[in-house]
Amino acid sequence: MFLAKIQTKQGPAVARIANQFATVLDLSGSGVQTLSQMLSSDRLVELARDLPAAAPSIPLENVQWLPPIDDQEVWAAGVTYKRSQTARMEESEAAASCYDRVYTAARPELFFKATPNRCSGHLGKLRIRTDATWNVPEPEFTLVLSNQGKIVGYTVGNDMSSRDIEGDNPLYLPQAKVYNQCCGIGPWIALADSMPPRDKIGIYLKIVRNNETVFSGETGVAQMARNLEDLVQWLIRDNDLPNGAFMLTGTGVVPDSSFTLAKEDVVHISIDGIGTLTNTIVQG
Ligand code: DO4
Ligand code: MG
Repeated sequence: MFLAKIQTKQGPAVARIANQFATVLDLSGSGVQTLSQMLSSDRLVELARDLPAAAPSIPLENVQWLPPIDDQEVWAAGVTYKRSQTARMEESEAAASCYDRVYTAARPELFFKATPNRCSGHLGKLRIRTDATWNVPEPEFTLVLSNQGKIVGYTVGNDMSSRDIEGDNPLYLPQAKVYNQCCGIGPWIALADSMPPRDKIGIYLKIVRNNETVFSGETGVAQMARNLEDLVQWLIRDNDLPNGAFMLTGTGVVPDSSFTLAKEDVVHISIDGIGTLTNTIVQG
């Protein structure tokens, strides 16, 4: 089962993907106004399946996608894959030992990534900061958490990062990570019933420039050095999530140091069991 947030003439609406991804059903006629209303249900999969759709279905190609988020905070974990640890150690001599230690420490690196207004959905724009010269997308398996910290769904996340700013000084991390249009999420939320076993979930990144692929890479959730439930336990320690949260779980794909994103690049991130999130890059 897959839940989306879409723009309709009447405003944002919650929708269910139907007919093997051919159409989308607007659920607002069933009294469901927000995703948060559904995500806090104890019987989410049944609720999503049984809700009748009053409005006619919309062909997938006509849908205007919104990021599938209401008022949740967006958090992220870092240095959860070996590739991220080595890339960060190359990027910053000064902080190399921090990245080295955090990879194996009991306490993970967790940081605040975005508010909903900084997030873009499928086919929306993502931004390179005007003061950054070395930028990458980070393809991340993303957890959707209820207000009790329960994992209730999964989506695709793009943790846009300014590597020159982060590499200059680790204290600049919030500026390298948090700015307008810094976070992609979508295209929709996959509920647990649709997901393959975790060790079979591949994560794929493709960057297209002038119709040519300039980077492609892949990893899998099985390569992650952390356990997902453990990451969530650290996040909710002394930290209430009254509206639930999204949690990006770190990148295992980092292009070589010579690569930087350019404006008009098109970034495709696919995750098995969920789908593909596509965004065009803007700057300025
Ligand atoms: O500390 C740097 C950020 C790490 C990160 O975003 C990642 O590993 O995905
Ligand atoms: Mg990241």
